[in-house]
Amino acid sequence: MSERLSQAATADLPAAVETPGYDRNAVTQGVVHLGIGAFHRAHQAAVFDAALRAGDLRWGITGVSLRSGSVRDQLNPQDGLYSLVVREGDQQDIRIIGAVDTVVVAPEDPQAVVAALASPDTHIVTLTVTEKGYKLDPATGRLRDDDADIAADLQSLAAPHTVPGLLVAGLAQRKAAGLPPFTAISCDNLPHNGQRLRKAVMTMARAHDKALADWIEAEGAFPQTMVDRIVPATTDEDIAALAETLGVEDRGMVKTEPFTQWVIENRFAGPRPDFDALGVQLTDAVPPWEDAKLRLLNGSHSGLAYLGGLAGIDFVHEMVAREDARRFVETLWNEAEVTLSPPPGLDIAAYRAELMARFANSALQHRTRQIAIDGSQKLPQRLLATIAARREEGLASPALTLAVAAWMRWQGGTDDAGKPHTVDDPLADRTAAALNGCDTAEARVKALLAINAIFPTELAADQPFRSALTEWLNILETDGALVAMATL
Ligand code: CS2
Repeated sequence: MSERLSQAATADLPAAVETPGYDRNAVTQGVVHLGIGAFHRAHQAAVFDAALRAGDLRWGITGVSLRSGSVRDQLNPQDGLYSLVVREGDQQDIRIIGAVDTVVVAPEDPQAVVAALASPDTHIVTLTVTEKGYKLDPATGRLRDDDADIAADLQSLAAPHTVPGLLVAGLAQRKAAGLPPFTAISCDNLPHNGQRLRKAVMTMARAHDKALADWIEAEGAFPQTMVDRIVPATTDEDIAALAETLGVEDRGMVKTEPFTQWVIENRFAGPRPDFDALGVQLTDAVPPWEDAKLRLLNGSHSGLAYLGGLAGIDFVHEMVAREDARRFVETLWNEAEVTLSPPPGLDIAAYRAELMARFANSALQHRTRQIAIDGSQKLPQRLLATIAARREEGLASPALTLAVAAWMRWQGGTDDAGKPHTVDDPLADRTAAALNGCDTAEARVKALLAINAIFPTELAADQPFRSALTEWLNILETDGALVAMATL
């Protein structure tokens, strides 16, 4: 086995590789991050690392994994270090990120997470726990008390199982110690992500201690955010290729694109880094940014994922290299664009052109399969809200509806060539049960639209929408995704 990346190994790295220039021993952990996957390591962690490089040593990160120990096993043996590999065309830029101090696995040691949250050094808690991690019903936004872990945390916070449970346990200890609350920053692709997080936390806090809930309400801060950076899953080939360059093996590496954007609502409960100087936008109004990103980038991403997945096309850049898929994306953007109120400073035409160029970045190798994961949690904000907004104006949405129909066909578990795939989604059992026994496209559309955790009732009952979905699903089932895109 080859030697791993570590603090000691940084001295021998090639000169072109940028290493942390600060004294890592002098750093304090001002940040706890819940859900330390690849996205966090390529996005917020790079910002906190830049703060450390700029000399503000308060922003080290305690990383928390909410499920498995795999990231702990990648990073802890490497002294928390990993490479941020930024790729575009033939260009590759490598920077070693030193911001992560250690990774804790919540199910193994929930008390260590609560202790980190309650530490006087902690000022900010960031979260990338995916849409489903908030344990909120996607259609109603209510805390899912049908969830066994939520039910357990509503009973007792002695060893919290959930994100709201961990946060409330940490906040309770802070209050008892006379410390201010931390600022909790949701960095997931959910509209009003701050409000959702706040709702999950307040529901949990109220169930335990009214005075605690009042204190969080008065003193806490849950700013909204918009986060953007495309971060494909790292592969074994990526790790092997990087080992050739570095001379040591880095199992925690992440690969990404040059583009990065973080917009945060200017609402903090305590200290924060000098975000302005770090390229982070602070604003009073995040929703216009959120909507533009969710409806343009993520909406077309999901459409490309299901249509590409059905057509057997593996990568996003391969999809947008095709005339038919580009036209699908442009049509979907035309439909989405009219529902937006772009924030001052966002030129939609330029944004669209830049997005297409980002999708075309072949060095990223971004799999359509990766984006297809968890569609039930993504459809409402990426596609359905846009369709509903257009419907209110009396407008049909052919491209958006095709994307939803492609998701429906994807739930069937076979692609256009008859090849089976796993439907990786928390509601996979429900969609499978709904489809069971339906023998026409019309019946399948009806059965899936009845899942009100995904489809708002009013939209699901809309006859023109139902007919358009059925028409698209028929074309997809009979002729496949490529013909459907050509028909658009
Ligand atoms: C993607 C996002 O996997 C997905 O669902 O649409 O992760 C996307 O790459 C990011 O939101 C880009 O900021």
